[in-house]
Amino acid sequence: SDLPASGRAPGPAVPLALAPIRSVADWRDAILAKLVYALGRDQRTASDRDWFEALALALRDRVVAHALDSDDLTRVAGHKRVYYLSLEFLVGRLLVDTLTNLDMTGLTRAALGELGADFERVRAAEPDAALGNGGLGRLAACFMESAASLAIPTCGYGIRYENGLFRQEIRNGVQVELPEDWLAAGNPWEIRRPERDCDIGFGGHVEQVGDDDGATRCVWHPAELVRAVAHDTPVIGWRARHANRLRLWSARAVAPLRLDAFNAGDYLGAVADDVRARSVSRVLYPSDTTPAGQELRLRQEYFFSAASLHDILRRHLAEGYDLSRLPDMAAIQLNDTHPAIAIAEMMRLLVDRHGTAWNEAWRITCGCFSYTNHTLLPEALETWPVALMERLLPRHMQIIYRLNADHLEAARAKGAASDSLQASLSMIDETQGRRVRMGTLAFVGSHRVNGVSALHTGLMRETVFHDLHVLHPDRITNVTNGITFRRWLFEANPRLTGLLVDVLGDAVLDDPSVLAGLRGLAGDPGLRARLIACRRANKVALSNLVGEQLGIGLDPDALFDVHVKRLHEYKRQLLNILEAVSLWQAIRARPAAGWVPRVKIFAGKAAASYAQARLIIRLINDVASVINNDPVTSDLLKVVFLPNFNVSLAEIIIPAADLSEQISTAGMEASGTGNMKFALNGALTIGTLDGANIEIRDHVGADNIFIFGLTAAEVAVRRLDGWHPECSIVASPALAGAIEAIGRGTFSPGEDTRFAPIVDELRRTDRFLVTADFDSYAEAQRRVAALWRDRDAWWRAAVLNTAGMGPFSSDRAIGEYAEKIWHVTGLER
Ligand code: CBF
Repeated sequence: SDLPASGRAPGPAVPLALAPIRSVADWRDAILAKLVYALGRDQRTASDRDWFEALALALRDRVVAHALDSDDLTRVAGHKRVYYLSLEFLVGRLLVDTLTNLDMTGLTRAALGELGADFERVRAAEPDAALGNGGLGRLAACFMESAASLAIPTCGYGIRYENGLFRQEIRNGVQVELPEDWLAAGNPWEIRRPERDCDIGFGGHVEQVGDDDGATRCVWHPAELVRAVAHDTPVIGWRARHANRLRLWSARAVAPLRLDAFNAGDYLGAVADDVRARSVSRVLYPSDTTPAGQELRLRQEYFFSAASLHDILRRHLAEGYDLSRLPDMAAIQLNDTHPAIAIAEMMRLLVDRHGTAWNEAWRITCGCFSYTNHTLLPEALETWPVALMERLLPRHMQIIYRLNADHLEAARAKGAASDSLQASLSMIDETQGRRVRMGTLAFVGSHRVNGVSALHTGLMRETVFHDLHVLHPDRITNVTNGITFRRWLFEANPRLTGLLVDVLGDAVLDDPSVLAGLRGLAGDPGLRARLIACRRANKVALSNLVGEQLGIGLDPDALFDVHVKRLHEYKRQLLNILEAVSLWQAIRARPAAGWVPRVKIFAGKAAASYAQARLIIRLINDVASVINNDPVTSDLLKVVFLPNFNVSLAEIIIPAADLSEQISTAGMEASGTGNMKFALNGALTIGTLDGANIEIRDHVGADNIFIFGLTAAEVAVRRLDGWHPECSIVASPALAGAIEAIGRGTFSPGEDTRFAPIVDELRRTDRFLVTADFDSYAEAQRRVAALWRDRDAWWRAAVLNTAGMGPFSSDRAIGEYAEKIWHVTGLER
């Protein structure tokens, strides 16, 4: 991309075109060549990991060729690019994604077979790239795939964490966190790009060098530099239409070894700078419970934002454009507030480094940036202490003060002059010490701000961003999230995909709206029988995994009731396990009452410092060990907690689910994307009217989803009125019985108080309205059981779920971003 913009350089972008793969033998030889010549391994002794690496390298050659070509076309066409800045990319494995999009899965199975390797084992040898926590990071990964599939020139920018999200083990019911060393054996997908490295400053002082346009031009002299080291992973789109790249930065010292210290015998001191610098890209979400942890988080955010902007401006200038044209050529999306500091950095680069006048710099900045908000939870709306910012990023703090003054002045001119309005609009929160509100900075510096579901976007306008919205009524827009069907249907559920292709034709692979054609077939007995067979096979596969990992035998004909996602109180895994306890008690009381056999499956990680969420994991595991060993109920109810939930595990669990639990306190789940993955695969949802559940209901039909509980508006009223959980508990014998059992140590023999923090929270404050929704949830679960007994009706509803999910493709979501926010189209070939 550093070639002159004036035209294509002589010759093709990929001068040494790879020999086309025409046969299994060609492909077998290409893989074998990598095994021998790139890895130096012997075919006779190669391990599954060796074969994975050889295959990935052979595939990477093909993807890189596409990426170079796509980049060249973009440059020559003078096409606008999208830059997606995200602290998280929850990629998972890339092998099957790449094979699917290149249409090489069958060929590869056969080629590996000829080489004496087993495709499934080779596939399992790839570690998950767990560079994210949950929905936000997985959304970023889906968006990268969809942008490539729609041929929208896009570069994702993030951090190459050495240790991604921790590996979870459950020991005696307790979550134990271990480092996830996904890079231990190297990463064959990535390509090191030393020519793109750059140095990022921290601390130091600011020198004033001139005055322009009322804005002081300055030189920042950082006290410390950290080198940002570039690694590219090519991302290929569906049917290999286009390839983009994900550029991840790792950190190291500019001078990694002090030889004088080393030679003096101070081996630790000699590498101390490097250790400190590397801590920036060492772990995803270092705990921010200490000041050091908070500082590290801010360092991470600035580090990757600054390196990415440096790269964006470099490319723009190298292609021969003037900086004034940046908004025509670059759309920069802030995935949540984590990269919001990029707005101040852009101003610094334009004003201090490139001499752009302040107002023009602001026009350019607002023209480029847009911001997605992913949550309204107050603890997730980042603020940084002013003192920390002044110490770590002194020039940025000056810029923020100036931007804030301009912003408050403009607000005053529009009538928002009262002290309370000015305080609420300010980028500086003065209520708990002085802190910089990153959400406000992101809002003010962006031309568009979007929420991720219709409900969430409405709540943004009404609550957290209300005053900013009044000031800029056209800025907030909605783009409901989506998921890539390539991974979450074609790859995760090949059985269902094969069936859909048989019934709807190949078009369903390219156009998600074709799924709607299933509606007319919802009552078809032939289709139903085939769907039941698919689901059963998926359930057998999951049961085998549960058997291997936990030694628990599951009945694949039982109803698989699945709750998998991050552990958070608002997601209300507690509501589910309380209902499981109460169901167990009811079965014990009347074992012959014709119960529907049910397996409750949980998985998810709790943040290491989140004590209550960790305790909920313990409760689920302790309840499981009692219930699973009860001979009275064991054929009717099982509870399973699968450790170490990640993308690959989700790909096995989701296609095996009959029921999808989406039961957050209404108003608290911005969108959810797990809800979409389950419904697409034909699971029925039990859920609150929260996030995208509402839109899912509208598309699959209210009769085909089990809605319960308070609405967001009702939750808000309860909270305003003062909320007394004791009343709900007294009114519900089932709930009271379940809480009682937990409180008296039924699931923690010899330690009655183990779950006291949970019981106390439920009885005293119940911030997430678990008790308020319990009866309604239990009643919805009875509706679930009733429908399950009516097999025809259940499978009709399942078909209608898959049929209604076309609009939840991330291709649709990316199309909306492209049109409404980025003003960019796909590249024509
Ligand atoms: O928008 C993607 C997802 O982001 C979250 O996971 C987040 O981290 N804020 C939200 O909690 C989800 O509701 C949302 O789907």
